[in-house]
Amino acid sequence: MKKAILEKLREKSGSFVSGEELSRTAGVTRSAIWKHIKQLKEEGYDIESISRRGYQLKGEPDTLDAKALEIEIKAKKLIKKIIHFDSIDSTNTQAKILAAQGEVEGTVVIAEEQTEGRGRLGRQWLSPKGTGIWMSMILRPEIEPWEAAKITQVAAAAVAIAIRESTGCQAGIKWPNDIIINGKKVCGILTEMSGELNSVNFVVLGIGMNVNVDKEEFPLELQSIAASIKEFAAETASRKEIVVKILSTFEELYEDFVKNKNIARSIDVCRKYSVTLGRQVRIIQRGSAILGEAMDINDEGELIITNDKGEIQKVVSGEVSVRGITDYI
Ligand code: BT5
Repeated sequence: MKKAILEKLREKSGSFVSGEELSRTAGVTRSAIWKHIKQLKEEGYDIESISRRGYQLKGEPDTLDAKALEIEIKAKKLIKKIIHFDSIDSTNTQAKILAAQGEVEGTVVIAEEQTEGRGRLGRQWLSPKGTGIWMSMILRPEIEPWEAAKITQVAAAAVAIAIRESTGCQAGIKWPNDIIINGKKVCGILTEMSGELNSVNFVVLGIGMNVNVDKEEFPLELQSIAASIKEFAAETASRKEIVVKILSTFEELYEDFVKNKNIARSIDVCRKYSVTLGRQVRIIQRGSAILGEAMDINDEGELIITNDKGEIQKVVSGEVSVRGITDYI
């Protein structure tokens, strides 16, 4: 019922819809309409009511519900279905379960909050309610299993572009999977794969982004490294707008990668917005650390460093953490 009213208001956005018309559409009395409108306002819809003219929808809350997203998303070649949860353990875990049950490529799982959000190597990912983008996409690329890490680079490029275009923030990429603004991590990417030795069954691409998370929400140990888009954007950032932009940019770059076998566009973006290249870095891998200078990202998405012995070395993204010599970047 509420949905029918909302759809009518959306259809006539920019003008008033009379109570009579709404009651005809929804098949209920005008006083019932009034009650539903009141509820919608409580949910965050900005609806103006003027007697004798009716109701006008002036603004919608920044929810990520599947219906609202499906209407906005233009990346329809790739994005087939949106599944929205109010609360879930982890969208990556859920997407993996669905993928194993045969869910199609282009299925996106998105949640208002995650109770067990995950980073790489079993780390935790803070995902408070309603203030971030916590989403995962099922992909079934025809690539070699060792190439799956490249999808992280494609996603990093798409996310950096999307943040820049929808918020004006100067998003940078900390190789391999962090998106940084002003030296702080606003987004992390987690790519997981299921496959055989020489074939990919599916890939789940997880993106976690702090959009409107309050500073105080970050636990003490994260306060110096994490931040939200809202701290840097001139205007209130809309989660919906950012999601739509990420998905459309990702579709383009991903198609280029899997169909045209061309990852150069994504890697160029990763190089251009890199906050890692040209810096002294510490590569931490299985307990040991290598020091060196980050020189380049090659077309395989690997980081090329000159280590402290002066040798050129390739670093594969999988299980490494990259840190600055004294701090996070
Ligand atoms: C990542 O791991 O950066 C990947 C994060 C991926 C999260 C998404 S959300 C949707 C999907 N579903 C999931 O369950 N996960 C994905 P890593 O590079 O390992 O970084 C993890 C580290 O980032 C933690 O150890 C913390 O130090 C820090 N961290 C945790 N929560 C954070 C947050 N909200 N913002 C910034 N940093 C955070």
